[in-house]
Amino acid sequence: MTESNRLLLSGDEAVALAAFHAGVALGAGYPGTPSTEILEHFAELGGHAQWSPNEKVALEVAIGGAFAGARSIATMKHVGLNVAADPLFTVAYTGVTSALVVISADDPGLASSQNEQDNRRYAVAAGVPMVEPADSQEAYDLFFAAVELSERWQVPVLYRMTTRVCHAKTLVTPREPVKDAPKANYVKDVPGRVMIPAYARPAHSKLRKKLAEIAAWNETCALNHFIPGDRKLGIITSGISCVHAREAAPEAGFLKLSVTYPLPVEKIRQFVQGVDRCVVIEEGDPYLAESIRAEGIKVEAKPEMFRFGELNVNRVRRILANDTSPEPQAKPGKPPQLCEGCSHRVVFDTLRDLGCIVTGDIGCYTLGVLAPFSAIDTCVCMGASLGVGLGMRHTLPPEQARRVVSVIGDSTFMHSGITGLLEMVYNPPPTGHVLIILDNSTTAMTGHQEHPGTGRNLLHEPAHKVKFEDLAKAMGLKRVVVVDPRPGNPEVKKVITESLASDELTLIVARRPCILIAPQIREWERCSVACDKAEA
Ligand SMILES: Cc1ncc(C[n+]2csc(CCOP(=O)(O)OP(=O)(O)O)c2C)c(N)n1
Ligand code: SF4
Repeated sequence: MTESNRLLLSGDEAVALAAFHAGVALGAGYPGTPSTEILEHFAELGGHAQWSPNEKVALEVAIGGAFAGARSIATMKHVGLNVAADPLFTVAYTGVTSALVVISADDPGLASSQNEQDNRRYAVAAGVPMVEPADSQEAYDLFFAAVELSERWQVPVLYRMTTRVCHAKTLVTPREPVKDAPKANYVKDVPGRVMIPAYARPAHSKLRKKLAEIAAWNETCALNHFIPGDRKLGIITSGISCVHAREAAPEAGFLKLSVTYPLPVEKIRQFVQGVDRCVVIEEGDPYLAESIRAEGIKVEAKPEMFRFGELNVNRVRRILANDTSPEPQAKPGKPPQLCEGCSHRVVFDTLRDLGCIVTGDIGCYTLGVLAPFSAIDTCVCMGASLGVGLGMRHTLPPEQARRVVSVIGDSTFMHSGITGLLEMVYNPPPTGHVLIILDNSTTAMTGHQEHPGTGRNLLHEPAHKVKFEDLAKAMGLKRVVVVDPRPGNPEVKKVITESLASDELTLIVARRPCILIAPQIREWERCSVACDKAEA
């Protein structure tokens, strides 16, 4: 490759390019910062990419592809893997025919998430090998390694990225696209694919044998390498932490790990024996330090205070100096706000004025918690607004219960609100309940992605549109009201007030497109009408 082949790419773009070059036939995912751009970029390159209603479905779709013999990826943010954990744990047992790479983008420091869970723990818990890139070139190169690993041992691979790796742009030299990616072809393998206990027991033993073989392979695998330095200080690290650590301590010797589960224990032992002091530098949980210490190898872990938030060069210097003095506090920035003219504002103004107890959910509308609305009382995870609201309705005294309202966005409802609605019609509280779907015809928070309720697919082309009203009525809900939350519309207050006074179950669909995407939606709709006419 020549200089001119070099591309300036984010880690998300690099992994998308690698997937395209590696002959990935199917990409499924659900949007979530910092992972969203992977699938969008894969689609722009011409890859077959689709948004699923949620991460569990996305992973299942990708599993189907990999069972069928086609290289497949599932993309999601870290909390998405909680939703997809059920299939993940069992596909580790079944194994795959062609590569299945599960890309999980973690968010240490909670730039845009409700928690900072460290998904490296999932690799251990599910028993799937894990690969961790440190920059865009590695995001590109290691993807091919993940595909090889997955196909050699016929196991799914967890490709663990983090915010800085996903979003920072660095140079990438791509390779020639593969020409011999496996072609999908169904081969029946009932004991290998049907996890009834009789087949799952041997499948579990088989998985453990594969992991032992991968651990042995990892001892000599070139993807984990030594960077020579002064023997006074050795650093074991992986991912973005390596970039910070090399800048903070250029004189040190390094063991940089790329395949971080199962760990190359003997390689680590050999490295530690060759240095006077060995410190593990890692973001998030002390996953590496705990795993290494569990093998009886003496390493220093970072002090607990560095478990929170992202690392940077300065923080790594502090870890190496064992400096636990209080860190300078960043000046609080301007709090985020709903856009001027956002239709969510009208609903939250009303809920506040009516003194409602609001169980909220995740999306732009979570900002209804802040002043001037101060209208959200709870927010746990995607879809939780319904269950939490129902639990309150069941237990609070009637005068309080009648004030409880669940509020959920349209994309979030498709993701994990539908089962909450089933719960509502199946176990109705004595005072009824009020559910408001804020239907702005997009997944606004993550950058305006489509979902099954918009009537458009990932490429914004026409697709089947699921109507919330029809779905709710089909589930047995009798009281379904649609209202336009435009500023000044008195109907919003009237509808919510009437619904609260009734002991019936009510769905209110507050429908108005997000103002930032409305012109674009009109354009997509105009194009699709024009296409229909041209085809007629
Ligand atoms: C399990 C999980 N997956 C993905 C996300 C990222 N995410 C947060 S809110 C959201 C959807 C927001 O869309 P919508 O409900 O339509 O509300 P809007 O932002 O449009 O107001 C997504 C995808 C998440 N927080 N949790
Ligand atoms: S992006 Fe759309 S939904 Fe989000 S705050 Fe702005 S107007 Fe509201």
